[in-house]
Amino acid sequence: MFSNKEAFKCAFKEQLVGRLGKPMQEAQAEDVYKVLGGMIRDQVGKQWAETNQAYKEGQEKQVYYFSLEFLIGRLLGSNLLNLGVLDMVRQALAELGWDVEEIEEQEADAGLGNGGLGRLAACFMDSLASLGYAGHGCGIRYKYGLFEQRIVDGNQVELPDYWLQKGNVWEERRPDKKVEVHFWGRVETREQDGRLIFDTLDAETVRAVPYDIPLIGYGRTQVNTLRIWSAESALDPVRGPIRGEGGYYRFLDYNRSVESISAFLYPDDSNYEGKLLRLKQQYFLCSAGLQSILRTFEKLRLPYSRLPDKIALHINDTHPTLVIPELMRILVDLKGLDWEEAWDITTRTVSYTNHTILSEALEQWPVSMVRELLPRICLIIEEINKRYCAMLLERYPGQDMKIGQMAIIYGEQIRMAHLAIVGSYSVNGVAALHTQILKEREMKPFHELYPDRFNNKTNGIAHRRWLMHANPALADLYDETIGLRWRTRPRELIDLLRYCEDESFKARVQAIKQNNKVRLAEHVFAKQGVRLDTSSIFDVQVKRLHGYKRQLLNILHVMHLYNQLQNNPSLDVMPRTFIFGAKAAPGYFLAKQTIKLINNVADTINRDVKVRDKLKVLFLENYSVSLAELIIPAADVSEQISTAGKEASGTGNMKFMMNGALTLGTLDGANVEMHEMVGDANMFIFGLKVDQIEKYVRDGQYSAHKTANSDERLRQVLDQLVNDAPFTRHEREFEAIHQSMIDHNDEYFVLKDFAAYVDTQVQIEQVYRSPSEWTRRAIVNMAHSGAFSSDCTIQQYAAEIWNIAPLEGHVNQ
Ligand code: DL6
Repeated sequence: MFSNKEAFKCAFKEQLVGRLGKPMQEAQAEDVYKVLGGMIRDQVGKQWAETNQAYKEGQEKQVYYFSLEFLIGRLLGSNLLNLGVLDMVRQALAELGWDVEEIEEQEADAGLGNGGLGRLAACFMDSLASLGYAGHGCGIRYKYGLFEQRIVDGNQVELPDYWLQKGNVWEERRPDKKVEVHFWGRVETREQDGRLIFDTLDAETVRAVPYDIPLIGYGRTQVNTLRIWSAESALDPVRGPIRGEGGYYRFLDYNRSVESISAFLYPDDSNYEGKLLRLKQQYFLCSAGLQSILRTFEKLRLPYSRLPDKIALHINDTHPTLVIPELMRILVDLKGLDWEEAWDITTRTVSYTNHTILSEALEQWPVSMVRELLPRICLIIEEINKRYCAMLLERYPGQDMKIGQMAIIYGEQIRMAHLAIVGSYSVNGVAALHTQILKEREMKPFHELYPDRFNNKTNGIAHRRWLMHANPALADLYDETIGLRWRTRPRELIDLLRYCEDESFKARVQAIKQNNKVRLAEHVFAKQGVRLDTSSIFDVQVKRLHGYKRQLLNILHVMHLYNQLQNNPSLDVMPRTFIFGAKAAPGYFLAKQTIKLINNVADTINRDVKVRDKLKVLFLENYSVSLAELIIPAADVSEQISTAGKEASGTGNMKFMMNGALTLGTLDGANVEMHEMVGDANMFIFGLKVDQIEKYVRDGQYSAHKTANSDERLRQVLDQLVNDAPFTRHEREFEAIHQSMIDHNDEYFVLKDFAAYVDTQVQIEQVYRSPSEWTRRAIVNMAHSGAFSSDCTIQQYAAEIWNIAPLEGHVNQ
C-alpha cells in the first residue's frame, strides 16, 4: 500500500470508497483521516502481531512503563514519519486534492496527561520503539482528557475534552484480554497447611478491558504496544446478582461508580470523594496492568524467581506505586510464595522515577481510606512498613525521630514516595541538579541507606516529533548540511557547529525561522483574530501555569516595558511579541488569576495604538501538544525562568533549544546541563542560584516588602495590580497576587529576581539587533541539542536500570 506513490493512491481510492461507501468526490477531510489511519493500522498489523508473538516466546526481557499519564497528542503525522512515508503521502494526497496538514488536524489531540510528566512518557514510548527495545506503556483510557481551555473575558473556562467523540482509529479493543479488579470488601484470615491465608470477601468487582495502540518505531519493523485500560461493569444486567428491593437502583449506582474510574484524567481531589477516585484509578491501573503482564509471563512456564530476568516494571512518579503491594499480593496470596521470596522478586523488578520535589505533589494516602477501599493491599503495606521499620531500628537504634521521618506509614498517612523507594531497586531523578537535590536534601536519609539505588537520568524529547515533524524545513536543511545520520543518531547534530560562522547557512536558518513565524501568525489570526508582527522578537513561555514557573515574573516585566513606553514613547526598543500558553489546574486560584492578568495586560497593550509597533502580548488558548508543535519552531526566545531548585528538569527547554530559540533561564533543572554544554556566551542566564535561595529560606532573611520598596519599577507594577487602570478592570482586581508577593513574602522569589531579569532582557535585545550573532548562538544550541533526544535518555535507562538490549535485525531502512 505504501510502497510507492501510485500504489498508495490506488489503494487509498479503493479504501476510501470501500470503507466509506461513498464516492471520492463526497469525501470530507475527516473521512480521509479515518481511511488513512485505517490503512496505517492494516500496514503495521502483521508486524504488530509478529512482535507480540516474538515477545510471548520470551526471548527478550520486556519493560512495562506504568504511568497515569500519556500525553501522546496526535499520531497520524508521527506514524507516517516513522514509517518513512510522510513525504510520499503528502505528495500523493496533494495530487488527489488534499493537504496532509489539514488531514492531520482532523485527529483529536489525545490529552491523556497534564504536562511534562505525561509528555515524557509519550516521548519514551517513541524512543523505545524507534531504538528497537521491547518496551510498552500501561495507562488508563480516560474518556475525557485534560480539559479544553477557553478564555472568556480573560478568564480560563474549562470544558470537557471528549477526545473519543469521533472514535479513535489507532486503538484496538481487546475484550479477550480483560481482567477483574476488586475493591472494598473485608479480609478474613485462616490457616492452611501451616500457612496464613488471606481471603477478601464481599468485594466489588470491576472489569478492566484493555485497548491497545500500536507504537510504531522510526524505520523499524517491530511494533510495541501502549495498553490503556477502561473500566466496565462486571455484572450481567439480566442474571446479575443485584436482586431484591432497590436492586435496579443499586445496579445503576454500581455502573456509575465503575464508569467514573476511567472517566477523567485527575478528578478534583480537593474533597474526599475525588481523592478516593484517584486512589481507585491508581489501583485499577496497577492491578489490571500487572495481571495481564503476569499472565503473559506465565506462558513462559518459568518459576517466578525468574521474573526480574524477563520483566522490568517502571513506575512513572508515585502514582503507580501500588504496583509494589499488588505484585506482593499476587505472589504471596495467589502464587503461594513466601513473603521474603516475593519481596526479593518485587524489589528486583520495580524501578521508580521521581519527578518533583514540591512537597504538595508528594503523594500521601490516609491509611483509613486505603484500608476501606483496598483492605488486603493495606495489610500488605503495613507489613512492608513493619519489616522495614524493624530494619531501621536495628540500623539506627534509639533514633526514633529519624525512623519516623523515614517510615512509610507515619501518623495516619501512607507516604507513597517512601514506599516507592523501599520497594524498588532503582530511584532516579530527571536532571543532574534534581537528582543532587534528592540525594542531598529531600531524600537524604534514603540515599544514605541505599546509596547504590539512586541515579540520575536527565530527561529527553523525541527529536522525531519535536524537530523532524514539527520543523521539517529545518530537518531538511540538516540533511543537506551534515547528512542523514543525525536522524537516528541525534548526537551527531554536533556537526552543525562547523557551520555556526557560515553566513549562507545562517541565512537559511533565519529564513526557516521566519517562515515558521509566518505559519504561527497565520494560525493565530485564523483562531484568535490577532495579527502578529513577524519581524518582532517572538518571546515565548508555554507550559503549565504554576507559581514556581513564574509566568508572573514575565508579565510584570511586560507591564514594566509598557510603563517605560508610556513615559517615553520614542524609546528605542526592538519590537517584541510576548506569547503565553498555559493551562491552570481548575482549583488553583492564583494560577487562574495570573491568566486573567496576562489577558488584561494583553488587552490594554494591544489596544494602545501608541505602542502598537513595539509591543504585543498574546495568550494562546488551549495549549496542547499540537499547538506546541506550531509555536516552538517559531520562537526566538525560550522563557525557562523557574525559581532555582523547583523545576525538576523541564523538557520544553530542550524542545526550544532543538528548534533554534535562545534560552532565557535560571540555573534550574536541565537548564544547568544546557548551560554546561553551550556556556554563558550562548544562553541568557540570570537570577538566584539554588544555594542562595536555600540560604534565604533557611535564614528567613528575605523581605519581599523591602525588595519591592527599593525598586521604583517594581513599586509601580505592584501598585498596578491593585489600583485602577491601566491593567485592572476593577479596583483590587489582582489583590490575591499582590498579597502572595508582599504579605506572603513572595514564595517564588519573583521580586528578588526581577532586576536581573529586566537586565537580561535588555541584553537579549542588544544581541537580537545583530541577526548574524543571534543566529550563530542559535546554531550552537541546535548543535548541542541532540544530547537531549529521548533516544539518549532511553539508552541510559535501558543499560543502567532495565538491563535490556535493543532487538537486532529489525531495522527497516
Ligand atoms: O520529568 C518530567 C517533568 C519535568 O520535566 C518537570 O520539571 C516536572 O515538573 C514534571 N513533574 C511533574 C510532577 N507531577 N506530579 N506529581 O509533572 O515532570
